[in-house]
Amino acid sequence: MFAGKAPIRIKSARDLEALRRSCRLAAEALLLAGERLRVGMTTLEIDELVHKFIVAHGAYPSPLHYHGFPKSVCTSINEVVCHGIPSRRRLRDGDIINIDVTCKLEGFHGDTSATFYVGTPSAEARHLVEVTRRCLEIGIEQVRPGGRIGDIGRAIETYAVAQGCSVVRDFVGHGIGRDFHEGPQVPHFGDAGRGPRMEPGMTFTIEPMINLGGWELEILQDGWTAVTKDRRLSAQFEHTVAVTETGCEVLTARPRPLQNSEVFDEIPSRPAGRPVSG
Ligand code: EYL
Ligand code: CO
Repeated sequence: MFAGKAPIRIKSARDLEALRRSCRLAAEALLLAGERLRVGMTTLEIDELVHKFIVAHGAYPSPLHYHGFPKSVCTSINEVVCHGIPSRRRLRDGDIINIDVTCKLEGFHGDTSATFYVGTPSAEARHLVEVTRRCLEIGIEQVRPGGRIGDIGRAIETYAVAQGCSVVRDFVGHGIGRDFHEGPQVPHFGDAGRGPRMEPGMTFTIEPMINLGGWELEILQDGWTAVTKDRRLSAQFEHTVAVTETGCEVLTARPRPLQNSEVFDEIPSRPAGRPVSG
């Protein structure tokens, strides 16, 4: 969002090195949040944990005061699509929660998010979250020099719809670098072969928001929180990526699996500890 006429800035090798460090820190903060997630904790506690981690590493939490946003991370539970504000709301068994972390380190922003299971998920929550995780992987598979930005959204939308889900249209991925939001806009739906051509040094987020019901949204009275109009579940995963000479580098790739998301307890249908990338 807010990337309408923003320029697409091609990054130098030196820019990419700084961006890699910022993205690595964002990835580490997300890993920490996943490890600490517990039934009964508040989303304010998640905000405080991530805020302190980012500041302790010499970085700044990008969402804080961005367009007036009041907290350092977005915490979006169940029917909340994105931009949920950390509050005294306690996590309950069966909730799903997206935690969206962006930090600014050495002048560059790194942005990543994941949806986590709080306790034991319902079958439909598991379906949605695993489809959404796969949507991000499928989008990343389309990133290569010479391809078009529209190839990413086409691939995501085709898979999501085949799985009985819908793709949010009001929020899109975005270029990222010295600014939180640069060009290009990266829709998670649309037509292959359309949009800007991908070239080495372009950096952007892919962050599909996928719904179990319809794609339509409402913004709550607080002016920030986006929820599904039908109040059915929504999930999201996000990585920051760079187009390379040969394909794609996932700048926010994680050095170990995400607890309570990629690996979690009480799931008989998947072998314990089997890592799922994305
Ligand atoms: C601030 C600004 C309306 C974030 C992201 C926090 C929220 C609602 C206006 C994108 C845009 C996080 O993390 C993000 N994307 O992956 N605005 C954001 N805000 C905000
Ligand atoms: Co984000």
